[in-house]
Amino acid sequence: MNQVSEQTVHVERHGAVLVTVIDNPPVNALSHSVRAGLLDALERFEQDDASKAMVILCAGRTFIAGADIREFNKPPQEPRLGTLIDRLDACAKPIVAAIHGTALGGGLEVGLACSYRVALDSARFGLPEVKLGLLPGSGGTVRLPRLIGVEHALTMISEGGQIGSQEAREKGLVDTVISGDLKAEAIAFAQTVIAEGARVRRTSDLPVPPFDAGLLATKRTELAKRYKGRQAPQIAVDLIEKMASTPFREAAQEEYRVCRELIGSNQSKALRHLFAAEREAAKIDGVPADVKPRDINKVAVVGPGVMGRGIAICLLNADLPTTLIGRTEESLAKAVAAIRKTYEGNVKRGTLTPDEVESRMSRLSTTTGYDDLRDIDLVIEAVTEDLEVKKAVFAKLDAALNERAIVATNTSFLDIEALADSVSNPENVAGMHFFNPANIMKLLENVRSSRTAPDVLATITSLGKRIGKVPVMVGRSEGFVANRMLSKRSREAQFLLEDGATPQQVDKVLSGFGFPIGPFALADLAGMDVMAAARAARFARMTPREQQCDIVDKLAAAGRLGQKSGAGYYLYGDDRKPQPDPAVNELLAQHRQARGFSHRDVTDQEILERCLYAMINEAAKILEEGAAARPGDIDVIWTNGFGWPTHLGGPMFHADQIGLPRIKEALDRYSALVGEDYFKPAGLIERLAAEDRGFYG
Ligand code: 3H9
Repeated sequence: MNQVSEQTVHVERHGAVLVTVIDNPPVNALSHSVRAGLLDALERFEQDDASKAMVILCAGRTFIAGADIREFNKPPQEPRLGTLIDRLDACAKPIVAAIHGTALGGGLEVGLACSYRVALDSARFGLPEVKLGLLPGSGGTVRLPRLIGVEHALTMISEGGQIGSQEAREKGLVDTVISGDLKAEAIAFAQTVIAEGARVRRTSDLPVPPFDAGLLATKRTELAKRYKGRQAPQIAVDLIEKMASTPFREAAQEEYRVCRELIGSNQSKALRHLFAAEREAAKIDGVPADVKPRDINKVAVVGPGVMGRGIAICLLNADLPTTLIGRTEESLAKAVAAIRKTYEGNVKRGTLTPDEVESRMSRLSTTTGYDDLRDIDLVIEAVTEDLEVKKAVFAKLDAALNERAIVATNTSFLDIEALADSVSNPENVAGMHFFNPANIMKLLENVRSSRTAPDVLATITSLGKRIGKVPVMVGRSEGFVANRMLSKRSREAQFLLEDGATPQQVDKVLSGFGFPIGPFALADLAGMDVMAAARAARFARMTPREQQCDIVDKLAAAGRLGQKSGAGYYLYGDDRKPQPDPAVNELLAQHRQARGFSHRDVTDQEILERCLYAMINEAAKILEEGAAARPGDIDVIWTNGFGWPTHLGGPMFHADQIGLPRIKEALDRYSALVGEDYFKPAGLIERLAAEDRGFYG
């Protein structure tokens, strides 16, 4: 064995097999040094007559995870990935890609340009570029369809999902799946290839397999529905269509041209921003990266209601033994039945097997007492949103738990300092704010108090990731970040009705912007009784205009509870599609008259600006108060919590795209029109706009 170089790429000779090792932590991205090192290794291989086959493998946790995203903002530097891949493809001797972890994007493209691919059974494969608003730019769209067929390739490229080794083997992407020592097995595989004549296989030589002509049109419709407003998925279909009727080289050049164009697009910039912001959000402000999370082996959830059940499902899904604590056996039995029903739904949809359901249910236990909680590491309290009720639960937990146990509250607006006061170890108290349905929604707002211990903050962040959530740490603030901003949008939506807009006009503008659902259709889904109760809870803290804007109460009193009663802001038939209802227009006309508002035609632009800018202004106040550590955290919260369109990067990113001077000017305009109470620009916006800067500098 002979070590030749000590850069991010080095080569080792194993008899007639040259092993090229990429070592570029954390994920072996194809940075410039890796591309240059790989090309150098390839040239050595080509010139070395004693080497008959080459193996490419990676050190660390994964095979190449793609092009280096951090280099996208700079001009391409030779050797470009395409240059390297062309050279791998043209090599006259066989190359074997030995894959573990995830072979993604440019990483999979490197693999596709090799003659053979062997992979660990745990490896995963994907072309996730579309998730960054991009498409493969180094042969992915021209090689993958030739290897696994147009239909499978189109799905992988246009949706960006991953497949495992077994599936990759079945589809023809991988030659051999390995369960032992990848390096040794890959070398043995290469030796067999040499023994059998060192045959070179080029994917670029394969014909495009025939496919059903209707496939592309069906896919376009499906993608338009699923990725509303996103350009890359549609362009993926265009590229595949063109690829099928174009010679290989020409199609590859077109792919690169499209990829470069997309790198410069606003959608890709927004999605790349979110990729980085999500990773940044996992780094807790003020907590050093080396703070170790506490071990979490056993957990409990207090409150077997809708939220408690959803939270328990998240914990059970992560294989955590979970105790559900309730006041009565009946409420617990109901919760257990509901959890089982959710799992049975998963079985029907094919996302879980019956055995997996039994294994998860076997980890669930219930109790009505607090006697047996000494070995619990973390409890999530999800009882009624009432400070006194929660304090009583905290006192009981305090007596029952060991002194290292973390107590997290799922409150959506109560003061966690007050809850921390009610226990003897306030440093163990934090918030873990889940969103309904808790087992589905990705966002987890973790809340710190002034006294929460750093290792508790690290623990709830790592637990959030372990249960598949996107955790973001927020500070003390009524409604935290997501709901606090939402309440401003909801307020404006209501005020707009008073001014003359209709529910369908407001919903159309906001879903046209890219939200999955408009605020009024959403209210009908949540239920007007729930909306009225939330209003009652906040009533004392509302302005006089908000208090008198009681459209929700009027609808609830008229029995228009939303979808569940067949009528709310809209009428609903069996198909549950919202239909405008003249009775609502009549109710709104009467409300305006009673409140002294005269109807005016509200423009779509006004609707959009008032709804969005009210949120952005509130977000600026949240940043000023330090309740969110970074603008990126707010973008992550809104894209994962309330469906802010990801290709617009989140409210803070979008605000910067518009320009804060323009937003400030609009806020001043709406201050005059609606009132200073609602639109006075936040100090941060005033300052940044005056300096012509954005939230991101
Ligand atoms: C592409 O390939 C285009 C080509 O077709 C054509 C070009 C012409 N680059 O997610 P994690 C960093 S487009 C640079 O927390 P995990 C990440 O920022 C690319 N850095 O870990 C983080 O840094 P930090 C197609 C990257 O284990 C650290 O690695 N590929 C890249 O949960 C750990 O990341 C993709 O889109 C990158 N490509 O997940 C793959 N990837 O510690 C994107 C990650 O400083 N990556 N980093 O915060 C992923 O999906 C996940 O990171 C991965 C690991 C599954 C790999």
